[in-house]
Amino acid sequence: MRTDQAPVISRLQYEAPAYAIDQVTLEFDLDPERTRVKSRMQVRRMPGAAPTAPLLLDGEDITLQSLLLDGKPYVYAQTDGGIRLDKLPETFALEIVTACSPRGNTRLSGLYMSGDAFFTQCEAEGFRRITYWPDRPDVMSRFTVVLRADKSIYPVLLSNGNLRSQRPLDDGRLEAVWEDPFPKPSYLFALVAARLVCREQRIRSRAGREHLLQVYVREGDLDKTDHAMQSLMASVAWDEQRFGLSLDLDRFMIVAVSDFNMGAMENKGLNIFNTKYVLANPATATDADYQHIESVVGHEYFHNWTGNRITCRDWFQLSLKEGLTVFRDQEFSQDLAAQSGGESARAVKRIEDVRTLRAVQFPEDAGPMAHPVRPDSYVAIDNFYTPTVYEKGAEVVRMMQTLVGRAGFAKGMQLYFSRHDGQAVTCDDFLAAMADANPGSALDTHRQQFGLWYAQAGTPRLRAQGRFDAASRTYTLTLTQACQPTPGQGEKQAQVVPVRMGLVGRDGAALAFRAGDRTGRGPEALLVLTQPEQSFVLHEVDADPIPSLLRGFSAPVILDDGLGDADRLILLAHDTDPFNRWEAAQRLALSRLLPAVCEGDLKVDAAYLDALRAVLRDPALDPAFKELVLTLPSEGYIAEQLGEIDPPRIHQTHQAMRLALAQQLQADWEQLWHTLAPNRGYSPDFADAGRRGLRNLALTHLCLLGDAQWQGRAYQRVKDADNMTDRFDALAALVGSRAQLAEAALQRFAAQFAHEPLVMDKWFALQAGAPGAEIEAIRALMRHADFSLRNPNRARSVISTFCQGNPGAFHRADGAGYAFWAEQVRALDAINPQVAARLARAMDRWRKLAPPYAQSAEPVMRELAAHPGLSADTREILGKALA
Ligand code: 0A1
Ligand code: ZN
Repeated sequence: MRTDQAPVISRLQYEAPAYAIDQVTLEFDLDPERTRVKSRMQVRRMPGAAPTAPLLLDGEDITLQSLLLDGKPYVYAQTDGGIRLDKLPETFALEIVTACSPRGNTRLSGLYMSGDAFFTQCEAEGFRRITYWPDRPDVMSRFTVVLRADKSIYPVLLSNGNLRSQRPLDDGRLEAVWEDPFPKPSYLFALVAARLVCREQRIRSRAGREHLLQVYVREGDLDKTDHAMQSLMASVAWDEQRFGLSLDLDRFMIVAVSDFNMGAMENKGLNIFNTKYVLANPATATDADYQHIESVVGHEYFHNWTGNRITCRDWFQLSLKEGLTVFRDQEFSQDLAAQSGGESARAVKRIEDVRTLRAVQFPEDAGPMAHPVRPDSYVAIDNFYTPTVYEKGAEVVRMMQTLVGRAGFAKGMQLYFSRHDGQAVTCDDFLAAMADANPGSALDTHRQQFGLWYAQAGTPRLRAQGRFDAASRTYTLTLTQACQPTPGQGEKQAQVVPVRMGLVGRDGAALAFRAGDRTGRGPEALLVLTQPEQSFVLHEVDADPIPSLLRGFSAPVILDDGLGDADRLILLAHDTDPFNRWEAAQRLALSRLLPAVCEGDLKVDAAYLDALRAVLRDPALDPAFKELVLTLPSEGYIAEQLGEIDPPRIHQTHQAMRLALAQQLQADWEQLWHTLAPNRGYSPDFADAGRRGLRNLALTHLCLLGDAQWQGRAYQRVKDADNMTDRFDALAALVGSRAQLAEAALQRFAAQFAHEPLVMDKWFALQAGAPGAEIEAIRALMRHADFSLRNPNRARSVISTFCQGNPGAFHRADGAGYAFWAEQVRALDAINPQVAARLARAMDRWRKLAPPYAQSAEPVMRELAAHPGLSADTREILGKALA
């Protein structure tokens, strides 16, 4: 159990393990109240370790029953978080018997129960809640696992690797023996004992090997497994094709569980998933759900190489596997989208990813939890599964690909695997492989400086200034970079910033230019900024251009491009880079929203409206792209642009702008509704989803007008839509416009889907995120018979949605939102610290709040932080927020 004085762990304290455990056999006698675990390990002192070195074993919330060394009882010492063995021989067999209580494990870390079934979650430090073990990722062992459990309740017994044998025992139990041929760290261990059914698929890899793919779910959910299986098959094929990485196991299993702290987990050969990222059919899942399932299935599968075959030396290196694997899943989804929707589908996916980065990672990097992609210290590692480690980490990998090219990146991956397969390594090792595989590249030349992306927190700000000289036909672009201090890092050094760019003429045509002596003349260049200030001279420029900078968002920075409205309108209409077209629209929206938030006077001018109209009417543009252009920057993103945040005011301005777009573009919205009528049948593919998305955006705007006819249409769709996307979007349009019919529609929806927990999560979240939601309404949702604080999905659907996803309603002058938040953090913390600590982050940005919000938040936060029973996880978050 962690205590108040949980220590700070520092990256520079790393010491290699003194002992290796080459082989372990784990025997489980599974019982909900008291599970017995016998662990038999083959231990060997590492070459170079001192003969006096102790063996440190972690253990948490388990009871030690016996410990034998080479068959004899051995004396051990208790430590803070486990036991220590001294005076050890060079090699020995260690047998430890422990007991734990899966039923009482509400943290969902270690061995726990979901309903009447057993599951495990061991990343990052859950294995120590199962048995005593050096619970660190650089100790890799071969696991054999014996499972025994009552056959009538747990007919399916699964663990990592290959099933060696299975037999009924005389006492009514079933015994299964699993063997994983690959050495792995303890965080990748998993077991499942449950009553489940599975969808199976046999595949043959490119290399000719046969594999069995399985997706396990509860009875009754089998009709929701097709998309996960399709996504898994696509993942296997993609990794072979793009990176030459094949599945290395005969069998690959996915198991869905409804009580899960995170999205999914890449345990070797036995991925365990939150049901949210497995189950889908057209009646219960939206297009967005289908998309998430594809990317999460891909993500976990890709970890098999980037994470499992090569893992992290220590948890500070988490982004080694996470940043790289997010990059891989993003590329996978882009490639799949492009297969069905062409190149513009790739751009749509990129824009969505950048939107997420800006919505969640930029605020983190500007707040009290700002940390480098490779953090320097932590109290609870679970708090560092962050957008910085994941999403910014992926951007760092993407920049490497931008600097060395796609083929160069593939070469770097090959070198990485040939050097490190089977090892536990660092972010530096990955960067070194990429740079070594691409000698002479900008990444190689600036490798040391590029490493700052792992070491420095904060989002760099770029400022651009251009000067055209007609006489010499040159355009001189001066770029400066700076980064604000972040906690613990006062001074920042200049980083390597790849800036992909082009030039656009005032007539909208792309202008060719030459970026350097060794490059040819063309429409695009990659500039590599390495200094605090640097000028780039572009030659053979025929006219005064508008620079289109940071195309495709080539670096995770904030760019002040210095452009005015007129330039942006040209970029929105003509830029050949779809990302920057979208970006121009976002900036045009912001330049109208921000003054309105500050001065209260919203002006939605004709030039802006005409530009949006032109996008909506352009037959060459994808509906999905149009939807993105017509979607305003989020309230959170607007808040980040302001020195002081008044969330209700931002919300009102945002709503006013949406209403203005609804009114001013009414004819276009109506036209879209009629012309985008659905194709027959439902497919979640890019084209169909894009049409639905834009059509439903039209309906949302039309409902905002308060027109009974359109609200009636939306109600009708809640009744008779043939898929969840259309049904739910219509329901959301009613709730979002505070339509009179909303209540009846909500009731109808709940009656229809009462037995579909994932659909009910949406229903709860829609109400918790509704404009003007009162705290009493949130409490009423929590009194609903189907609400439970113990189920993370359900708790998040109500509490996190309100506190983190509904700023206009959560931040109240009377501070009642904050009191509610504190109450829920405390209640959750007693059950599940990981989930509580995430909710605690709702107040990360409290210091930026305008009066009276910050003033009413502070005492509530201080009182919560002083609560003596708080977990180390939650304490760490609050401590940083209040520091
Ligand atoms: N490695 C997983 C994320 C994960 C982390 C911790 C968990 O339990 C607390 C569960 C999953 C991934 O990146 O998908
Ligand atoms: Zn991951």
